[in-house]
Amino acid sequence: MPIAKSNARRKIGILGGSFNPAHAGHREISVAALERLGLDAVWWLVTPGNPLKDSSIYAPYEERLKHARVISDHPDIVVSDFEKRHGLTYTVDTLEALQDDNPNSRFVWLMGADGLETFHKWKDWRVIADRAVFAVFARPGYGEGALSSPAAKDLAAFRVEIDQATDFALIDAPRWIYFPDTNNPISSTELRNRKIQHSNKDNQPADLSVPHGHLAYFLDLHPDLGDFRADAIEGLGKKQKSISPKYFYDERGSKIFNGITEVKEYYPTRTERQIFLDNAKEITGEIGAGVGVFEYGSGSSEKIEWLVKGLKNPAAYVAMDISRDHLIESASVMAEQLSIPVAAICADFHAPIKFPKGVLKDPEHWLGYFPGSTIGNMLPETAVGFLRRASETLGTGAQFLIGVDQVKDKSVLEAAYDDAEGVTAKFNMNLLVRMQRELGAKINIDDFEHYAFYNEQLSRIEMHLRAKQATKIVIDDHEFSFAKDETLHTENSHKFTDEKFSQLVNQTPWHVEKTWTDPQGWFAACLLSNR
Ligand code: AVJ
Repeated sequence: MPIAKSNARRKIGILGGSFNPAHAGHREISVAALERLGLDAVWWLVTPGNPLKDSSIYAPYEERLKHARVISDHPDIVVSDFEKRHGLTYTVDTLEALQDDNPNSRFVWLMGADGLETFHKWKDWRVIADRAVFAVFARPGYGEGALSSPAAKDLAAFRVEIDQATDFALIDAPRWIYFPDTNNPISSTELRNRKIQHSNKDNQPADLSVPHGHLAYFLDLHPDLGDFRADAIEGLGKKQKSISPKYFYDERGSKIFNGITEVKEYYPTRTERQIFLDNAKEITGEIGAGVGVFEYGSGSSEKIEWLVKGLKNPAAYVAMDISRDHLIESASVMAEQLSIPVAAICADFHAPIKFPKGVLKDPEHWLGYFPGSTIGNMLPETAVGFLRRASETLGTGAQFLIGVDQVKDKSVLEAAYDDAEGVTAKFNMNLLVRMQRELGAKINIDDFEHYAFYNEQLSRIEMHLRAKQATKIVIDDHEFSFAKDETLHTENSHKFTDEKFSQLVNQTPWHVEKTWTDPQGWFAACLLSNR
């Protein structure tokens, strides 16, 4: 979209970067800037980068631009190829060109706190600061630290207080402002909307929009995201202190989890992928033609490609996830990449789901897809309930392809959940970091350590946060004391034998039709059927 020249006296925020790829964080900063600074618009300037130096790490420019347009999804955010059209790569030059082109606009340069940390390395950063005011937003994992960065110290005298935010865009540079409270991935508006959404949860109608961008439909069942504060206070008050593992997955936690799937000791992701790839022909043959694929907890949808590409005449792909923004973003990307209808449903795994009628044509049958052994995080009775509901959702004649981690040598299991690099430890400890940040909890993080062990009796890995010495966690006016070695139980990850898994499945309308495994028998892909 070209940038109009007739935008007199508009206050415009600029978010520049490679957008490789654009993500929810870009949008969060932009929405915060629109609200806090009273901007008229935010322009995302997608920089072409240096094609000689960086072609291996950058996705093609058009792709980045297109993806940014999908992610931005806001009437006041404009994605622009200004830098490409003007052949510019440095912010200092871009700002000059923008100001020359738009003499009646006021520009505010926007950045996350991570940007401020490295600002002193940008070309002519002092000139940039002289040219335009800039606003810095705390991001998950980056906060006050950015304020002690070289640029922040150097420009300290030019910092203005946040009570001047509404007039900030009209002040003359050099001036900057720092918003310390934007690192909660939930924006204030979203919070407001959520309250409205959940206040009448029981008779909350589902929202169906047809079509939604490239999606065949987007069905919003308004999943209950849980109340971290209430659940933390309740869980910490129990005899065995505990909290649901769903709270691991904030933005930082999800990133750390991605890191786990790449560590040497964490075999499940890699092994499952290999099983799928090695047996793709047989698996897709067993499933047959014309099926609709329904993925539980689709995340970034990257685990679906082998399946949809291998299946004969697949009818549709429906992605389901609890995280609305990520779902819309990744399903939209899939819709562009796959040549079949793609739809998205925002819901919780456990919710019963009725597919909207008359939007997609009925498939031969539905295939549920639930990789990653996430079913192992449920207690056995919860897994039974989940499978029963899935059978109702998918209807008679359905199949269900599930990744199931297997019982194996204790040392292999324990290493997978306590890797030498400490990535899993960081993942577990992130819960405490999140409590501090989002709940204002008082915790001495160093008093705790990651603790994972295989509980043979219950065939499960248990993850805990263990107090190295007597300590306490304070949330609001609740004080929870830990004796030395006392733990907060954070996750179970059940491991199965063929027999144990069949026993579980047989309490539901499903039966195990076929199982594929790796040569060591560490992981299994199980195809269930309710025929
Ligand atoms: C993705 C939930 C299946 O239980 O193995 C990884 C999560 N926890 N390391 C698992 C996890 C610690 C993972 N699941």
